[in-house]
Amino acid sequence: MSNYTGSEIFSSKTKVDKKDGKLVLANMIWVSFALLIGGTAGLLQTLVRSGQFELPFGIGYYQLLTLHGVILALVMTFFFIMGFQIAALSRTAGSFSTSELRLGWTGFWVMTAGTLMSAAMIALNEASVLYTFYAPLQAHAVHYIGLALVIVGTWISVAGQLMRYFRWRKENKGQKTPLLSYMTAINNVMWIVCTIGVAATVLFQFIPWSLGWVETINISLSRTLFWYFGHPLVYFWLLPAYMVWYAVIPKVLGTKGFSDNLARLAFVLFLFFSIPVGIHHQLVDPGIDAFWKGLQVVLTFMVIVPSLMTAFSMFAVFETYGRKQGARGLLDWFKKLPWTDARFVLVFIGMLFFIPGGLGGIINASGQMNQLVHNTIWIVGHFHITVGAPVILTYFAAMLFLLPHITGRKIDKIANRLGLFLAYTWALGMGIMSLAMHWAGLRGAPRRSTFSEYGGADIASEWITYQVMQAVGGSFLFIAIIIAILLFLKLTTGPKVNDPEEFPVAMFMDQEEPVVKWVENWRLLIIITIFLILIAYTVPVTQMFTENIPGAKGFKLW
Ligand code: HAS
Repeated sequence: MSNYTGSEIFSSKTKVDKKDGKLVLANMIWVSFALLIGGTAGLLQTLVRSGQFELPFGIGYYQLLTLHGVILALVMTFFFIMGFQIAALSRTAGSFSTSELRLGWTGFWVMTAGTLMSAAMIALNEASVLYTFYAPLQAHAVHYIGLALVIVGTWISVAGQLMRYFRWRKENKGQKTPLLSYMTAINNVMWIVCTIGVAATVLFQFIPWSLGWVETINISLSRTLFWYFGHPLVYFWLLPAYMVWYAVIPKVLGTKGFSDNLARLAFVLFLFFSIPVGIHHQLVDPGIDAFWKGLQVVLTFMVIVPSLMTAFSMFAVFETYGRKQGARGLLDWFKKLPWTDARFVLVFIGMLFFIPGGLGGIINASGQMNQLVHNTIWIVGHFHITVGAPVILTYFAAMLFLLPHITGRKIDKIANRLGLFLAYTWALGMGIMSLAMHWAGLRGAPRRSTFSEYGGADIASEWITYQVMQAVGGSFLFIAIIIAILLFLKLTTGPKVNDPEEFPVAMFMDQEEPVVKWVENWRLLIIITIFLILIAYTVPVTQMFTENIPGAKGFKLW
């Protein structure tokens, strides 16, 4: 069992352990499969939504939309995150022990069982409740049990990862933990704290209700528990991408990261502020006092800070690199960036998307402005240029080096070119589609409804241009998905080499500086996290039980 401590962490020769690599590969196979199924469902739902196409077996819009959302937003991302984090830990802390690895595999199989159960219910049209599964939409109990198993599977895998991280700390007392390992620990702790909300609503509300044990459900409470989990979920997707931005991309460029300490601080701020903000998804919900909505809006503005810190760090890295290459004037460094390296281009295009994506988020969070965009297709545009661009493009970039790294291959010219095509086709498709969504949303086009539902041919004709743009963008995205699948096949088949692709890990400009001590004081971090959650949620949740909200008076879960 190797354990990395010093400069070998940054050596291009240090590898993900072979046994750990198999587990990583199993997770990544799920990612590719989910991308294909979820992407196909995405294309089909656009066609069915337009009302111009009918599918056999009565396959409907909500069924496809649920499949698209669950498979891409939950299944694909979760398998990627588990696989990538295991690889990051194995690469920077050292190989997993037998028991840690066993937890990883158990988690993988539990997630697989849960996914198959939920997918079967969606295929049977017994669970067309979308990925947010809001009550009073009701699915078959097996769907909820399946989703619960997916979450439980991540907990088991995360337990193995946290054991690996804490073992490193025990074996290297007083030393700075490898940055990537530290980042996985932050993401995992955030995950455990936030999934308690969704587990509670599924176990105590949705499952009894869907089994017919109780007749009603406390909708306000179920939505609040969902969003207590639903907003940190978006950072659970984002943080692995940030891990690549901070700790991998500088090495790809051949330079140093900006600041190890700043990166750790940004991740701590995500732990603190990503959970007590879920009510910003419920700004127009009845039954939550305006004061508490306002407080969570303020906290939402706090969670923007670590992303601004990340933008600053990345600009610093790019500019420093460009100047080292001889760039002079204000923006000359831009031209010096490695525009032929797909690992960089995929990530950089993702970053560009995140500029309007982040701005859109700030608009969504801005109190009254939310009323203009809420429940319009603007929101769908927003999440396609956040999770659907910066996050997924960075996942692709990570798979580009990770797959050949763990299977003993190299990124050859063809693979690199496929990666570049993937980046450009994705950018084109997502650019057109999300622009149309934002635009139509501002003109009031609702989300989650078919043309016939929102007013028939007359009203629909107002949005027909946007609908066509969405279909065109969606078609480019589908082509990009095919390219991605070809790329993954290319990266995992073909001749092996003696000197496989490296998993790049960067040093930082402040590498020799001591780490700020309190960022690894887990007791303190968890106390502050829980304190903020209690401030943000105690009163609004209590009010849901005690105030005169229809269907929620008294201590009623149902
Ligand atoms: Fe969001 C709704 C607010 C970020 C995902 N969001 C959603 C939903 C999803 C989602 C899935 O306040 C819909 C859920 C549903 O189905 O109903 N969001 C925010 C805010 C942020 C934010 C304030 N969202 C994300 C991220 C997501 C994501 C990240 C996925 C990964 N969002 C909301 C709100 C709603 C919402 C409301 C509810 C709306 C409603 O009414 O329903 C912030 O975290 C954003 C901060 C980001 C920035 C950008 C920093 C830029 C960077 C790139 C730098 C570029 C470089 C390269 C360095 C401030 C880091 C440049 C180089 C050059 C040369 C130019």
